[in-house]
Amino acid sequence: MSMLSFERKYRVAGGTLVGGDLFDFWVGPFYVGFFGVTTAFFALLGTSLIVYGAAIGGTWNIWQIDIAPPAIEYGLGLAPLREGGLWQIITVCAIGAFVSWALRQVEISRKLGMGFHIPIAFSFAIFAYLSLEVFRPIMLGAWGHAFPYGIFSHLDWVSNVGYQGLHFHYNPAHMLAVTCFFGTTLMLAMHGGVILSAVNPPKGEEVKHGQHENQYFRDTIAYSIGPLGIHRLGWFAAINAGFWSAICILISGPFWVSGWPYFYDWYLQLPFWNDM
Ligand code: 07D
Ligand code: 07D
Ligand code: 07D
Ligand code: 07D
Ligand code: BPH
Repeated sequence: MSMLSFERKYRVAGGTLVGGDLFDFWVGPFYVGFFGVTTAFFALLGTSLIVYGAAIGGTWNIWQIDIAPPAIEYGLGLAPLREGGLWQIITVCAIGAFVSWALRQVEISRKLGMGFHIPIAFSFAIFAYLSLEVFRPIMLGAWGHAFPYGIFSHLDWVSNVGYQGLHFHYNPAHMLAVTCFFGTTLMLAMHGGVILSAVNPPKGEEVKHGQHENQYFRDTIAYSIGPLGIHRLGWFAAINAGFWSAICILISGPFWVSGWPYFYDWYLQLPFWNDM
């Protein structure tokens, strides 16, 4: 594998969390490390089990493949392979692969002497996944409350669980999560836009830099958050999108059992309206 001339300089030994220099090497462009090995192990095993599940599941139609968790009757116990056991092993593999991937990112950051902002951000996605597949099912007392592994079947799960709350949009944590998702996209569109427009001036004009970018926003919305600030705000909004998503599903069932529209009934009960 060819390497760019300056790339070797950044391939430094050390920074590993486990295994010392045992797996401290690269294969082609990829850093391996202990957690690279565990990622590969869990990812290959989990993916093979999905293929096995498809083989015994009766369809090779990619949209319809469905590997479901155990029925509610199994509670939090283990189930036979064909009745949800496969889903349970795949879930263990998925958690192993995601966590290994994050820890490998930590090792790479340590090697490069960088902060841990990427693995921290990814851990919010892992938190959301764990909330859906582990924490909420445990709080509700059965693995059967987790979502199934299938392209369409997982959408059916989202819709069903949404309507169990009658009108899921009324879930206040869902509102916050949606706001952060829309806000993150808005900021990325603006940030991508301003950078691309600065480096792509009309023919014959010079490439523009930071002060032009700041001025653009001062002229438009009276304020520029600045080149470092926009990355802080974007990162913050993105991790909050993941965080409030996790909260919205964790409270739905374990803490709020009736329809979400009824959540606002406290407003009607305020003494202000009732004492007149
Ligand atoms: C662009 C990075 C690349 C990732 C890709 C996905 C697999 C699955 C497995 C066939 C942004 C790779 C796909 C590994 C193959 C089998 C068995 C990331 C990018 C290209 N969903 N979801 C999709 C997952 C949940 C929801 C698409 C995963 C929750 C809705 C893809 C998870 C809820 C819609 C997919 C997960 C939910 C989708 C595109 C895990 C709330 C769509 C995803 C592990 C979060 C959209 C047919 C994407 C679609 C879609 C994968 C969880 C809702 C198949 C791996 C239960 C409403 N989801 N999803 O681009 O077209 O993500 O569905 O948590 O409309 Mg989903
Ligand atoms: C339209 C905003 C434009 C804003 C402008 C600016 C001011 C000034 C001043 C602050 C487009 C206005 C400025 C007023 C303010 C100051 C000082 C942005 C717009 C010009 N959906 N769904 C989407 C998901 C379900 C439904 C889009 C997910 C259910 C309908 C996006 C899920 C049902 C419509 C999306 C899900 C359903 C959509 C929204 C999951 C409901 C649309 C983004 C996880 C039971 C809308 C063009 C967007 C659309 C839309 C996501 C579920 C219905 C892709 C993740 C199954 C009817 N959905 N959805 O459009 O496509 O931003 O609109 O379940 O109309 Mg959906
Ligand atoms: C963070 C930039 C700042 C903008 C803010 C919004 C107003 C409205 C008017 C009270 C990301 C300023 C709000 C000017 C005041 C009155 C009458 C942008 C950021 C802080 N929606 N939507 C919200 C709008 C649509 C949907 C919140 C506008 C489509 C869902 C806010 C439009 C569909 C959810 C809001 C528009 C749809 C929301 C936060 C126009 C598909 C939520 C928005 C003009 C796109 C979330 C209670 C945000 C919520 C939410 C405004 C269109 C779906 C009130 C102006 C019809 C599912 N929408 N929305 O942060 O909390 O955007 O709702 O197109 O869950 Mg909406
Ligand atoms: C869980 C993904 C984690 C991924 C990991 C990595 C691999 C490797 C390999 C590619 C969290 C996986 C990696 C497999 C791949 C290679 C090589 C991310 C996760 C660890 N909703 N809703 C959300 C909207 C409605 C409902 C979240 C919008 C309806 C339920 C988000 C709308 C009803 C749940 C959101 C809308 C409903 C949600 C999803 C509009 C249905 C959830 C984002 C416009 C009738 C879920 C934690 C997310 C949730 C969720 C948005 C509508 C129900 C905020 C915009 C009203 C049941 N909705 N929703 O969570 O919060 O990302 O999950 O109408 O469970 Mg909603
Ligand atoms: O490396 C990365 O990106 C390139 C990391 C990643 C990230 C990162 C990374 O650094 C960050 C910061 C985020 N995601 C952030 C976020 C958002 C905010 C917190 C949030 C919205 C989000 N990620 C969402 C998602 C989604 C959604 C919404 O559905 C998906 C699909 C992803 N993120 C996907 C990914 C990957 C591309 C990558 C990543 N986010 C992590 C790659 C990884 O973990 O690799 C190791 C694992 C494998 C190679 C395969 C494992 C196979 C399993 C054993 C079997 C499959 C099981 C699975 C549960 C089946 C699901 C079936 C579906 C049909 C439901």
